[in-house]
Amino acid sequence: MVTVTKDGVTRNIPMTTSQKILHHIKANLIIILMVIALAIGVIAGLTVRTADGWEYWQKRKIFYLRFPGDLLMNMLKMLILPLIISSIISSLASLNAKASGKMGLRAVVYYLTTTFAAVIMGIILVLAIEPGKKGGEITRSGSSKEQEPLEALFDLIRNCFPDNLVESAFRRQTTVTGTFKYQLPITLDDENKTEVMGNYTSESPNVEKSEGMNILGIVVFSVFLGAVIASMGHAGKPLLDFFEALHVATMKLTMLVIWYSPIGIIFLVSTKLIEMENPGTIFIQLGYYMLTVLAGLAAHGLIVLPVVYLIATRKNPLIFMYNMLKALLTAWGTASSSATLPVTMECLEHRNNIDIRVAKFVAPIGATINMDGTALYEAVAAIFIAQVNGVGLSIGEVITVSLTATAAAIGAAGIPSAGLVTMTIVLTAVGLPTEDVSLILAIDWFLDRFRTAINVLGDSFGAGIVDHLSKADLSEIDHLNELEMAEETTKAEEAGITNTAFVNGGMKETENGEIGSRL
Ligand code: 7O9
Repeated sequence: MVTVTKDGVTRNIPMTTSQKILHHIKANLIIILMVIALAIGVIAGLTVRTADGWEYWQKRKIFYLRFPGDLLMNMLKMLILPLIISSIISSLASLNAKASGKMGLRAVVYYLTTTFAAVIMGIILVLAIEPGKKGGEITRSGSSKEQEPLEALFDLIRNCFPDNLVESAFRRQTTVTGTFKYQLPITLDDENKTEVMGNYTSESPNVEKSEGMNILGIVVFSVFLGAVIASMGHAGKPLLDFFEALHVATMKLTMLVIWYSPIGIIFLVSTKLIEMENPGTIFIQLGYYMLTVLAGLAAHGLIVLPVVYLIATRKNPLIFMYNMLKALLTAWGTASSSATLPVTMECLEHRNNIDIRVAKFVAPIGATINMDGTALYEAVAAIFIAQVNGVGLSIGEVITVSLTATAAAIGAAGIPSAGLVTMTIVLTAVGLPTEDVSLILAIDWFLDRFRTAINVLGDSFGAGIVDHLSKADLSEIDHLNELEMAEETTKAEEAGITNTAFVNGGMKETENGEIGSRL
């Protein structure tokens, strides 16, 4: 346990046995409570469904019942903005350009390879199981939204550079295509010069603002600001201290929200089960499809990722996963990896003891661009839709699906109403009917929970691996910092100043996230 003594010195004092037991119970109690909450949510939801006359439950009743769940979602999402800004900036500001560049490169290589591996796993399973050739007639309902792939790409890049940082917290730029009609005289007969008016329609794409957080803009800004603060040396120190303290404070708020989360989870899960449509028939029609997606997610999350982690770090992936359980359960309960981010960071920092600079840098970026579960799901869905339509895909088209699914998952956070749009990008790439997204819409909410958990697991293993690979670079920086501080101390002593507050310079977070001075 890290304690700060009266003279401001941080020392490691071992915990007594009773303290250890208490610590253990406290750390695991919340996991137990979350599992119980999930069970209660499922049982309560299904019980209400089987009760007489549940069909007559008005939407309003369900809406009221969701209230405690809405509060949980709000509280988690409320933390996202201060958390990503403070995390990314303070992490990069405390590193030098070389170390952060290396860390970023390692993370991106990991994201690309694991996302692609997930897609391949999905494709192998969907081609082997052929869920689209089984089962009965599936009803199509609803409609889908389409966007030109090139415009989606432009939106993605344009959103990296928001024109107004404050606005990017709640709005982003989207290309919207409007059509307008106009008339032009056309000459029908050259000799007699007969003119008639012809009707034309024209499409005019335009950049508009749409609702939704422009997360890419905020991430890109934070990365650059952090890097610039790092390059400023001493002059940037107050900003580094500010963002470090903001991060610690936000994590303390996260702890409070985590204690509330079991209550929220009960209501989120139960109301979802109450409002779903006739699960019986849908689950039978789409049973093989669901099975394929779940098998792919399980294979990726329980075999591929742990093996990658084991090979990269030589550490036990099961212990790592157990320590992430709180985040995985939150991901399942909320179906949102961004809302889970505060919990993910808490588990990484305090349970898996990932270097705080790595966790702060890698976890928010992973939540934004690394979505293994989503990529796997989109590849399976596209090939399933081809099978339902009796369309055989060539090797080239299967490769196209794998590449677009990887790209779509990486770009998802930058695309408005991403879920559907990214799916239609994959479908258009191989010429499949985009309205068939509606086939799988009915069970999307169900599979979303599982793929979100895999997304969060992928981000977490990524942080673990980058942490392991960056150990040498990080201790080099620690060494440099110590040298610098020793130098300052000598200088201060020479100048006859003995004020420790000055000598200590800045505050530094200890492993426990406590503020303690270094020396
Ligand atoms: C799933 F970094 C953060 F936390 F700030 C952050 C904020 C917002 C990260 C990501 C986002 C974001 O906008 N994410 C996003 C994810 C946007 C649209 C679609 C998706 C895909 O979501 C997954 C899926 O549906 O498969 C899944 N529900 O991981 O949250």
